[in-house]
Amino acid sequence: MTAVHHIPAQPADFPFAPDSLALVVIDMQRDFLLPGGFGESLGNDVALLRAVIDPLAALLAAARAAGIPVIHTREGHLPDLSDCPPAKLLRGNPSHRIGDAGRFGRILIRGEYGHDIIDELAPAEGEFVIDKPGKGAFYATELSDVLVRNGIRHLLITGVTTEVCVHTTVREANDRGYECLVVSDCVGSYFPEFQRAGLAMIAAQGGIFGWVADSAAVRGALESAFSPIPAQ
Ligand code: TIU
Repeated sequence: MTAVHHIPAQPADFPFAPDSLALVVIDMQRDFLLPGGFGESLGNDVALLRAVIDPLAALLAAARAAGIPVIHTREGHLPDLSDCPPAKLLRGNPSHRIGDAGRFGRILIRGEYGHDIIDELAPAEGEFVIDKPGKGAFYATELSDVLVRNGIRHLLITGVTTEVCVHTTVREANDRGYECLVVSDCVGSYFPEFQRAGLAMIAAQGGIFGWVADSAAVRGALESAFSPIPAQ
């Protein structure tokens, strides 16, 4: 039987088996993180999300060194928008709507430059990239199959934004029986108050749908669980 390891976390230590752990990186796309993309078209200051990049790059490197599976997601739609519900397309008053021409190609459209992941966190060969039309990573995607096929039960969740795609994905995962630890400095929001409240909601009520820890705690646990970390 695989030994159980722990990450110091809120509201309590996060138990995991090394062979069932994966790192999930949600929607670290140019459309959300660069000026001129979808995030800014919604009226947001994208600079607030960029604080996530350095700690997440370090965690990604640690996950790769430990050899745990890495799963990236990208929010976006088919060029004909047939997978974009009218409610999502027409809601609000953005300067550019999904599918409009933007600085990095058509906004939030698969295959466009802006839809892809930022250079700093580009997926490595063999890592999973899940394209999702919704906010949650399970809805209308192959994520469940990837997790089952690879025996993954424990998820380290990172990416953007904390209160939208991260929360939706954690709630979806929790309902399906996955144990989720959200890495506090590797998730970001355009709204500091949502960042605080979003993280607090996860760990409140005894960890109502997950655990929260910072990346230093996670990296420390990876180093001891996977020691000696194989040379790259
Ligand atoms: N607008 C916002 O906060 N988020 C999104 O639209 N998508 C994700 O969170 N990825």
